[in-house]
Amino acid sequence: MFNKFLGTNCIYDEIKWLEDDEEKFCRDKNGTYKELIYICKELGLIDDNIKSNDLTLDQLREKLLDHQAFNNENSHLQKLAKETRSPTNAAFYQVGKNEKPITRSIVNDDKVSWDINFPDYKPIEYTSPIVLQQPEWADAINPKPDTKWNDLDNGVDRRSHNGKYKIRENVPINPCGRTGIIGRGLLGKWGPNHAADPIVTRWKMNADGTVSQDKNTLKPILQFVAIQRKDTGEWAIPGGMCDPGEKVSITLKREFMEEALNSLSMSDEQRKQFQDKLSNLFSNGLEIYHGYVDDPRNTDNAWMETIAFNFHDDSGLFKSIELNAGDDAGHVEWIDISSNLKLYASHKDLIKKVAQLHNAHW
Ligand code: RP5
Repeated sequence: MFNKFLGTNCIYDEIKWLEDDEEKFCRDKNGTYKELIYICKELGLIDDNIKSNDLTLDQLREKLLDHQAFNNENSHLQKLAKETRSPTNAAFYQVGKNEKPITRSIVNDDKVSWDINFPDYKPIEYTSPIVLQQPEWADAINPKPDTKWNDLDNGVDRRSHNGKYKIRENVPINPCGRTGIIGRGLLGKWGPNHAADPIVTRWKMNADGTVSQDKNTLKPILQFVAIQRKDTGEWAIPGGMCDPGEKVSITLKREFMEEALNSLSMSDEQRKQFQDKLSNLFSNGLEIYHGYVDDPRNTDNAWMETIAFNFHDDSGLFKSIELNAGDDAGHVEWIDISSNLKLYASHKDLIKKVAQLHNAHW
């Protein structure tokens, strides 16, 4: 199946689409992608003279996602991309330098769905020692029998953005399918673990004060505030977990301030000053996405969900605010947005949505 997400443990060995109500597909059994190149030419996505070694698979994927079918929620391609969404993007489980590498049992894409019979499925069980020590952000080792699944549970939001999830033997089941691991891995909560992702953007400016344009697409270049995660070393949106009972609007601003402005090392007075400076920007955000995210920590029983908001600065606010990495962030920078970005988890998909929203270069 064609997989919409980067780095998943399957490759693009089949694409299906509808043409005049007839289902067509191409298969690429040999691991080459000549057939994919052929299909992309048929769909008018690449020039006729392009050969398979001119493009990487990831570049091809980008081309396919540019097809108009992906902009139509009801199209067959869109449906396929949703159906084949991988519940995790990591073959190995090693989030954080202190975690030992754990190999997930292999789940090919056609076996991800719980609806598919997979008698040989033998997921390994793994819950990090950090989680087993039961820090305040983690649930009990075994879920309490009176846990209010799919509901607000004493301040902990156990509802999923993706609808009601199933409970089997008193343990929640990942709504997107098998991941090759049971237990919670590094995640604190059984079931959904809620996060919020603040995507702070501005236009890239030339020295003469005009907006910088990409030479090829001639579109204006957007920049976003990115942090480099201390755990995986990957660049990411400065998002973070929602505290129990915390409003998403508060989490978005708090996480941005902690990771991109190092607010944890500020005095109360300084923090208040920054909060005031950012208040206008953060009260005019636009929701980009809410739902399940393809995070390397996901397991069959615990998974990440997020709400992502875009906060676009057109006022030059950041001329007087210097970025300063803090908390889980090793570095922070304004990064140019383009399809060449390599980011943590599903963050590239979120950033692409923001680029489209602003009709910016991608
Ligand atoms: C991702 O994990 C979310 O998109 C969010 O950015 C992040 C939250 O986890 P931590 O950064 O707190 O580890 O799936």
